Amino acid sequence: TATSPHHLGIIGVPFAKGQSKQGVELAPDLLRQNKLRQVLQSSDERLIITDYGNLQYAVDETLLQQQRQHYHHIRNYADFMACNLALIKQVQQMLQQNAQFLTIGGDHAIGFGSVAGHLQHTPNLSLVWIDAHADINLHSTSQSGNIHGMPVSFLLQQLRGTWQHAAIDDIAPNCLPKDQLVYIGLRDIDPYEAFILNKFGIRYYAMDSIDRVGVPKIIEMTLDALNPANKIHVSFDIDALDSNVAPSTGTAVRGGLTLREGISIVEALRDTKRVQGMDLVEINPKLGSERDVRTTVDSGLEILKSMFGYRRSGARYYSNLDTNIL
Ligand code: B3U
Ligand code: MN
Ligand code: MN
Repeated sequence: TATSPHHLGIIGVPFAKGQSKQGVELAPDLLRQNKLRQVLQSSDERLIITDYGNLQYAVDETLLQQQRQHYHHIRNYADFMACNLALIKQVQQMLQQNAQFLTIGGDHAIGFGSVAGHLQHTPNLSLVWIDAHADINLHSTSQSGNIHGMPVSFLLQQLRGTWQHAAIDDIAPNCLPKDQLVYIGLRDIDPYEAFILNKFGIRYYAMDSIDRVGVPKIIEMTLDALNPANKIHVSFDIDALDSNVAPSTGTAVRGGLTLREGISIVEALRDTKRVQGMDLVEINPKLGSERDVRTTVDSGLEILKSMFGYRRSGARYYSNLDTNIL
């Protein structure tokens, strides 16, 4: 099917088993209730939005067996795989029908399926992971057993071998080379995650480097690092933002990006015209007060708006401007 550059597909993934707090599965429907569609539509009236609803998945015996034999120490491995297998297919389908897609979590465990699905459609892909955490634990290094702290290790070419019993090469043979990954916003890195990042020379701009050189320079270095011929996937964990603007999330960490910094980064990525997929994850409406939830949802919507067309400068598309007023 022919798709205009304005076709945007949205999938909700109400997956909460990558960590232990209930509530993150409510975020897709909550964003919809808070006028996600209208917010995006008014940020660029040319958008043609298709909402594919919430992803469904079923766990099969093969995955349960994998879990029992090899990954019993990882909480909900079979559910994780089943959900991500469905998401890998869903993302490919959305990209056949749309120029861009948005995946709404759910916890960040779904970053695996969203990026892996994207990679199967578009092998030459770059990934910008905006997060307080590196989410690059292996099953052997995770202290929590929470799989939302591991999705990046399923994606990277250089780490895939550590998941040898997960049969990822059958499901999603295309993976990401380490030089096409950039992290922004990190400030809570586990010891073995730091070891992995340094061992492979993975680019990560933690909050201290943002403090040192500022967001414009971080954006410049990020774009310099990524292959300009590649499409871009942006995986945005709401906990990248400071907990004063995104309090309702499972593992809030203080000292994060301001909303303005988050918007700046997203605007700059959008301006490359290469962003083809985005995730927004880890909004948990069961955490914090009603006001906290409101604040967090509003921040999430601001980030999405900036990605899909809104410009603080006013420089965006209007179809029916009457130029005869002057
Ligand atoms: N690195 C820790 C904590 C964590 C990761 N992602 C979140 N928290 N949101 C872990 O559990 O792997
Ligand atoms: Mn994350
Ligand atoms: Mn995080």
